[in-house]
Amino acid sequence: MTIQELATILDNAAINAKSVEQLSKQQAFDEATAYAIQKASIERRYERGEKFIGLKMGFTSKAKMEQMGVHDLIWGRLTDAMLIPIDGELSFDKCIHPRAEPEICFLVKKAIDHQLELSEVHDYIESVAPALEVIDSRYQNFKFSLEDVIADNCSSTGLVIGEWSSAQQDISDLSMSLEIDGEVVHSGSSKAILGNPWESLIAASRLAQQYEQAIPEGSYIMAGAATPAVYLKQGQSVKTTVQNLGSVGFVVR
Ligand code: OOG
Ligand code: MG
Repeated sequence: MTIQELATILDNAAINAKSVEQLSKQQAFDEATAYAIQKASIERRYERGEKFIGLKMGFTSKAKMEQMGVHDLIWGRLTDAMLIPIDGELSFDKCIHPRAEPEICFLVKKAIDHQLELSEVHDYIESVAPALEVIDSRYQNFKFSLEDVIADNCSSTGLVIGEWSSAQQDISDLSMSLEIDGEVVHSGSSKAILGNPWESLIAASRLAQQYEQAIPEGSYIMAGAATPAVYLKQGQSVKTTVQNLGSVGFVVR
């Protein structure tokens, strides 16, 4: 199958909320091809009118790598159609088997056009916010290889971003919790994200360069989950609280 055909399988799986067999079980492909499939599938979304809003990093924490059995950094693209308003709704019927995970989001104040050094991150990022990501693998049983998940745009499905705070604060070791219906189901620290969430931003800048993905001013960069993800059920209220940054949530309808 061609890259276009493989991308179409994943795009249709997302549109129809119907899982598919792992692509790698049908045809072997390498990481570069996986990113080409991701690009072709996101381009189908752009053709339908969706707009690029930023990048998400994946497997930036051990908790996530161990949960999913994949041990390499990955990145995907976010579109405006994935945005859930604060306290808004995720439509369960449009998903296959959605999960939520607590993250930190960066707001880009100046286009990032090279691999950033730690010393210059504040020139490019003014604000940080607590965030939740919704992931919904298009693969049966939420099982995939590294190449499969990259091709599937890293399971990207939804995100809710809380209130912005100044990035001029120490975000290296903030407590983070994931709450379902008021109960804490996972808790951890922002330190779980590559030892410091700024490292995730640096990795995003490097990978965007490598894959020639522009990061314009106003883009969001999701740093990756600090704890394992949890499966969602209809009717649940989902919330994350990040120390000093505040809380944000959504409901599953
Ligand atoms: C892949 C996406 C991983 C993260 O924050 O680590 C990710 C998946 O777990 O389905 O978004
Ligand atoms: Mg994530």
